[in-house]
Amino acid sequence: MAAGPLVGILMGSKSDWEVMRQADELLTSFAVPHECRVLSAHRTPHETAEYVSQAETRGLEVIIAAAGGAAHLAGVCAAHTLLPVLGVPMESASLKGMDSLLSTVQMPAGIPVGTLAIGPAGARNAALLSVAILANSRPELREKLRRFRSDQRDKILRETL
Ligand code: RP5
Repeated sequence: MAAGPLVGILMGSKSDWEVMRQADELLTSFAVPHECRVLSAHRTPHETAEYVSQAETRGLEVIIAAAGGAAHLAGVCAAHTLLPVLGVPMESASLKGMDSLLSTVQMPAGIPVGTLAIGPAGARNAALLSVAILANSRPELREKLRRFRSDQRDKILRETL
């Protein structure tokens, strides 16, 4: 596996970290090199564009972008790169994340964002989807993914009520 980061986890605010650390932890458990950054589409527009524009040259293969409210981070990221961008809508105080979901998912045709579920499920699934993308050319990762699914199945089948 490459030494440099393969996945960039971006979030619009440090307040997103409690949720997005779940993506970080999952990628760590798969030993996928990644980095986490707070970058905002509206508070740090230039730095966000710069980071994403340089991502491919730096060896990154997937961008995860999490934001809440008028959540245009994933769309802005997608506009600046050909890498796959996975959007994670954060739950918001006023609209429970429906605002974030719609802002992330409703991309006009031509600039795709793969949008996951609101909140922790989306954070974890964005990490798993990143692993699946990377696993297309990395058999050892595919094997780890297979083991993850199999462990998950065994855990559920062991449940007692
Ligand atoms: C978005 O606004 C962030 O992604 C966060 O989910 C939301 C609120 O940010 P803070 O006001 O907590 O920094 O940009």
